[in-house]
Amino acid sequence: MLFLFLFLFSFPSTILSNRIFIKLPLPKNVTSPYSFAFDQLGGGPYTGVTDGRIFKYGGPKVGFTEFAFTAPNRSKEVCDGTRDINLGPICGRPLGLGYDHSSNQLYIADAYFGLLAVGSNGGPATQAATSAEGVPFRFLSGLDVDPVTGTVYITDFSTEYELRDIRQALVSGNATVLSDTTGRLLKYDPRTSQVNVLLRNLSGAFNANRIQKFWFEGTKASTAEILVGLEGRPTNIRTTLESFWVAVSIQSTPTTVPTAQRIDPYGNILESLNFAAQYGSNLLSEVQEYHGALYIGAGPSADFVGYFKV
Ligand SMILES: *[C@@H]1O[C@H](CO)[C@@H](O)[C@H](O)[C@H]1NC(C)=O
Ligand SMILES: *[C@@H]1O[C@H](CO)[C@@H](O)[C@H](O)[C@H]1NC(C)=O
Ligand SMILES: *[C@@H]1O[C@H](CO)[C@@H](O)[C@H](O)[C@H]1NC(C)=O
Ligand SMILES: CC(=O)N[C@H]1CO[C@H](CO)[C@@H](O)[C@@H]1O
Repeated sequence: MLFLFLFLFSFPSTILSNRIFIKLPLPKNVTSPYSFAFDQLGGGPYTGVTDGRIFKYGGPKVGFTEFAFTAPNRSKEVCDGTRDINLGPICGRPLGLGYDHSSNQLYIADAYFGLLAVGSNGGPATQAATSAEGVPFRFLSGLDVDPVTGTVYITDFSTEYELRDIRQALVSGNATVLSDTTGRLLKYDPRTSQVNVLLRNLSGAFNANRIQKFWFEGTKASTAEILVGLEGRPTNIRTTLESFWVAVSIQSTPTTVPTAQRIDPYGNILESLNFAAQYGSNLLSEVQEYHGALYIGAGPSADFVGYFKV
C-alpha cells in the first residue's frame, strides 16, 4: 500500500498515448462543454455550451442535437453560435448539469438564470430557484443530484461577482475579485422548493487550490474540513462509486497542464492524467466517468467533448 502510494506520488502522470481518446464534435460555432449528465435510459451526454444551449449526444451518426435552453427570452438569431461573453445575460450560460432519474428532470445551474429544470422533451427550462436566505444567486456553477433522495446540491461561485467579472479578473489579474470569498454551497429540496445554505464564505471553485469535504451525517454532521490540497486549481468534482474525478489546472511555468485527478474519500490522489496533448493550455471544467469512459469538458475554445476509454 505504501509502495503503491509512493509510486503514484513519484510518477503522477500516466502516459495516454496508448489509450483511446476520441473527440465527439459539437455543432458548428459551439464551444466550451462545461458539464455532463445522462438520462435514465443512459442517453447522452447532455452538455451546456457558451451560446446558452444544452445539447444531447445521440451516438456517432446523430451527433449533438439541440435539447434545451435556459434564458426565458433567448433569441436564436442573436444567440446561436455566439461566443460573446457579454451576451450571457441574454442567451444564458448553462454550467453544472445533473439528471434526477426518478422525476426524469434535468437540473441546470445557469450562471445568469439560477437553478432550472427541464423534462425529457427539452425546450425552455423552468426556473426552480433564484436565491438562498434572501441573497440572490450571482453565479451558479456546480451541480449534483443525490440519486436516492433527489436533493440537488449547487455551488454559487460568489454573491458579489458574476461570471463575466471573474473572467475579466482572470485576464487582468484583479486581486480584489480573485480573492473573493463569498461563495456558497447550497441544497435545494425539490419537495419544498427550499434552498438552504450549507457552507458560506468559500473561495471561488478554483481559487484556493484545495477541496473541502462536507459531512451530512455522523458526529461531524454539518461541518466541513479540508480534504486535500492540490498542486493546481480544481473545477468540478464528479463521483464514481469509490472515488471522484476532479478537473485540475496544474501550473507548470510558463503553461498550465489540463489534468484529471482521481481522489479517494480520504484525500489520496489515486490517478493523475495529463491531457496537454489533447487540450493544450485549455482549462478542463469537468471529468465524469460513465460506463467505463471519461467524458471531458473544457473551455473556452474546445469545440468537442473529449471521450477517453479508461
Ligand atoms: C427579449 O429579447 C428582445 C430581443 O433580444 C428584446 O428586445 C426584449 O427587450 C427582450 N425582453 C425581455 C423581457 O427581456
Ligand atoms: C459561425 O460563425 C461565423 C463567424 O462568426 C458566422 O459567419 C457563421 O454564420 C456561423 N455559422 C453558424 C452555423 O452559426
Ligand atoms: C477590480 O474589479 C472591481 C469589481 O469589478 C472594480 O471595482 C475594481 O476597480 C477593480 N480593480 C482594479 C485594480 O482594476
Ligand atoms: C469570516 C467571514 O468572512 N465571515 C463572513 C461570512 O459571510 C457572511 C455573509 O454571508 C459575513 O457576514 C461574514 O462576515
